[in-house]
Amino acid sequence: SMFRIPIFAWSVLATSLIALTATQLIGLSFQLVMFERLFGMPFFDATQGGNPILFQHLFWFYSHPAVYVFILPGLGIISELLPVFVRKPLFGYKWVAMSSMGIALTGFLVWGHHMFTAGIEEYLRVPFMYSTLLVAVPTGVKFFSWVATLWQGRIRFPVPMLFVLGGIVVFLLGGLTGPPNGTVSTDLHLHDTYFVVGHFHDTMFGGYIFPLFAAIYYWYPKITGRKLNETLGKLHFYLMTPSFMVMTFGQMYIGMLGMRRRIADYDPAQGFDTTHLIITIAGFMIALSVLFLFINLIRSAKHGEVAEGNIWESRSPEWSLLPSPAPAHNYDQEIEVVGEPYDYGLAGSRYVAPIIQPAGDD
Ligand SMILES: [Cu+2]
Repeated sequence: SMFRIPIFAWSVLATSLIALTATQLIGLSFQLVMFERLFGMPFFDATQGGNPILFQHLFWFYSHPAVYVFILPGLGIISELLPVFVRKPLFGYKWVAMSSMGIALTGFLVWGHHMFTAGIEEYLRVPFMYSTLLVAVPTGVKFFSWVATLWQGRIRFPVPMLFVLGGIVVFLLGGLTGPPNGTVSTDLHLHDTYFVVGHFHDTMFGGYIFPLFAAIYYWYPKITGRKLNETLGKLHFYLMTPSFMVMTFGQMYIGMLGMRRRIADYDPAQGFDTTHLIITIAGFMIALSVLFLFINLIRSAKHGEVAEGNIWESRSPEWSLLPSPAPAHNYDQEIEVVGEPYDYGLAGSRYVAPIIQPAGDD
C-alpha cells in the first residue's frame, strides 16, 4: 500500500508534483521575456504599457516552490535515515507523508511574501503573510516526528547520522528565521538584507546540503561496495558545521544592522568589515571541509573498507536483500512487502522478502 513505501518516496512524489506544475511558470516567464526582447511585445516594460511587477509574480510563483524541490527530498532523507540510526520506528509515518504533500501545496500560496516591498496592493500583504506562516504547520509535523523518533532511541552516531542531526538543527534555525521575513511588519526592515541571506543558507543547508551529504555517506557503499572513511567524514562534519554556524549567524547579525544584499561594496563607516571578513573565512572553511569529502570519495573507491552485508542494519530492500555494490539488475527475484518499513526493534518482523516461487512452477 502507499503507506508502506519508503518515506523518502513520498517526499519525491510531492517534489514531482511541484516540478510538473510550478516549473512551467518559469518557462512561461522566460518565453514572455523572449517575446518582449525579440518581437517587441512589452509585457514587462512600463514605458510601453507593460507591468514589471508581473515578472516578479511569475518568477516567485515558481521560485518559492523551487526551494521545496530542493528541501522536500532532503527532509525525506532525514526521515528515512533517522529510524535506522535510532533503532526505532519513524514516529507518525502517515503524518510525515501527508506533511510533504502539505508543504508542496502551501508552497503555491505564498509567493507574495517576496514582494511586500515591491509595490503590490496593500490588501494583498496580510493574506500572503498568513499563508506563509501556514507553512510552519506541515513543517512542524516533521520536527515533532523527528524529535519523537529520537526520544528514548538507542542512537548510533556514524557519519551519515551526524549529518542527519546537523541537518535537523540547521533546518530548525532556517525555520525559526523564516517568520520574521514572512511577517509584513518585520520584513519591511529585513527585506533585501543579509538577514535573508543567512536565513536562506540555513534553509538550504539544513533542508538540502546536510541531508545530501548524509545520503552520500549512507549509500556510497551500496554504489561502490566500499565504505567512506569515517575519520575523513568526521573531519568534514566537524569542520563544516561550526564554520557554517559562524557564517550564517554573521550574515544575519549584519543583516539586522542594515547590510544590504546584492551589492558589490559597502560603506566601511557602517562597521561591517570585521564580520564580513569572518563570514568569508568561514565560507572558505566550508569549502575546505567539502574538499575532505572529495578526497574521501576518490580514495575510498579503491582503498575503502569493504562493505559486506547490511552494514547499517537497515530494513530497506536495497540493504537487507542485496549485496554491495548492487548487481546490474538489482533483484534477481521478485520481492514483496511483508511488513511495516520502519518497525525497528520489533523482533522477527521484516519489511521486505523475496517472493518464494513454488517448486517446478515456471
Ligand atoms: Cu518564498
